[in-house]
Amino acid sequence: MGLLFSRIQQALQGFYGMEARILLLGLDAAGKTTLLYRLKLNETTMTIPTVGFNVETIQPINNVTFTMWDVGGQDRIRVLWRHYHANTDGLVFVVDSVDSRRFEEARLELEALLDASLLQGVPLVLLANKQDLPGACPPQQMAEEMGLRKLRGNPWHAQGCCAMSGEGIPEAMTKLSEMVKQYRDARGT
Ligand code: G3D
Ligand code: MG
Repeated sequence: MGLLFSRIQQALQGFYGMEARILLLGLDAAGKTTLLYRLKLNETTMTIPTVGFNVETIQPINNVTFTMWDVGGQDRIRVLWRHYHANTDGLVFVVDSVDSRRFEEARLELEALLDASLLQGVPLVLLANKQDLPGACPPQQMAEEMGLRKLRGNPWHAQGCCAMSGEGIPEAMTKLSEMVKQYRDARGT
């Protein structure tokens, strides 16, 4: 864990000098909270209770914020998301790679998110979590299940990981920082 933690910290340095707002989303139980703890050890996350959904935010390095909530459920809450979609530089979508009964639900939620005009062009990292469990769907197949190959307009990358141990997280953060940098350079920000 110590070694992985320092590799995660090192990977996060890829964001150095950037001001970046990352959304970390996925269905409940996908592993988002576990992942947040891997990104920032020994620190409680800040929970902002909002009407109908809880938003957690961490700042693992200066000027970089990860904002997280559970997607799915009540449609009326979706309008509240818009506020958070604005000025997003990167999207991390976490899926439980073992829970195939919910792949469809996750895909529909991701589709709805990407249809939101405010997320047009925003780079996406799909985190195929729980790769430590038997029967976990591999990341490339998860990308297929989530319909990413048909995706137009959002650059994406699929990464397998185990949020519990931290495996795969350094690779995901390195890739995310590269994609965010490209996106920002292209926009001239
Ligand atoms: P969420 O914040 O997306 O709702 P959580 O998800 O981080 O609360 O995780 C949901 C459950 O999945 C937790 O188990 C957590 O320990 C487990 N989990 C998260 N990541 C992994 C992983 O990489 N591998 C395995 N095997 N389990 C993982 P509990 O039992 O606490 O509900
Ligand atoms: Mg959670």
